[in-house]
Amino acid sequence: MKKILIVGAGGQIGSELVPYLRGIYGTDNVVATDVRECTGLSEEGPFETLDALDGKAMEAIVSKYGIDTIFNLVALLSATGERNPQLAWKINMGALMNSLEIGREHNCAVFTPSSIGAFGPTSPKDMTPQDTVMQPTTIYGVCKVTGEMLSNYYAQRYGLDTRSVRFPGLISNKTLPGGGTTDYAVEIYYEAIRNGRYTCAVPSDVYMDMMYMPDALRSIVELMEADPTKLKHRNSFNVTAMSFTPEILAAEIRKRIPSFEMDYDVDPVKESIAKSWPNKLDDSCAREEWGWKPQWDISSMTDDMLAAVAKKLEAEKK
Ligand code: AKB
Repeated sequence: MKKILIVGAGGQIGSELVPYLRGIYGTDNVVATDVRECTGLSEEGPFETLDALDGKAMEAIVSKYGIDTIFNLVALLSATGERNPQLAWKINMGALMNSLEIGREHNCAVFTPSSIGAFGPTSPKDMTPQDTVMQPTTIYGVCKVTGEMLSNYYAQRYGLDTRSVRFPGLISNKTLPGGGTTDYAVEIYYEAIRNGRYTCAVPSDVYMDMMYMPDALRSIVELMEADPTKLKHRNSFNVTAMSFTPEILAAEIRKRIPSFEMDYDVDPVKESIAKSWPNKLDDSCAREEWGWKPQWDISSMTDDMLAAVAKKLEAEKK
């Protein structure tokens, strides 16, 4: 990776991946793009406004900067996708298809995150294997499975260097996620500090895989830097760091804020999505093929999240 293009840089992953990659590969070598102007990212390094569905515009940016690696982060998430499945398909698959086609024409490696959402109710729930039944019941999941297969097809048919991980719910303290089923695991920290209470939209006892953003960023770079001869899989690797229910996360917060209270106003769409996803992934292939190992667990993450969110909310008051 020498000249990197990030498509959809203004979202939850991109807003942290851009500075992380700029720190490793040099500011001028990481071009951030988003459909909206992103003040922070554009002040710190190269930035272009780009609608990922506009293939000509994407290609012009790839040529202008001599890009050799594309990170396609554009996606409507699971809960938003269910409100407008046609739009989710158009955006999620359109951005991927443009990235793959331009990657093929310009010989770029392409990274696109997949998700635990690629699995469905017929997949094994516990220690969900790397290679197993994948019959998602959300449009988000349908896009993710199709995207995995399409990316593998481009690797096999055109020799394109496509790689991907199946991310769990990502927890971060910089940019809020939007429209995901796992969003509760971020919102809970903000509300714990703001109001000492949180109303959760996901049932108390549903397990889902989660990961703290520093691990997620490291996983992306480690996979993209991995020796290709060691990779038996490409799209997409199971990765996880922890698995918990809303009640377990609330209990973890209560260890630090004993008065914290949580009640439930379950959203039926999120409930049905959450229940259709795995309880816990088996990420042994990622561990074996490229050395994946998480560094954050629920306890260290909760310490860090509470400190970082408290600092951020304090700064916002000034
Ligand atoms: C979502 O909840 O939709 C995402 C995901 C797990 O892919 N955070």
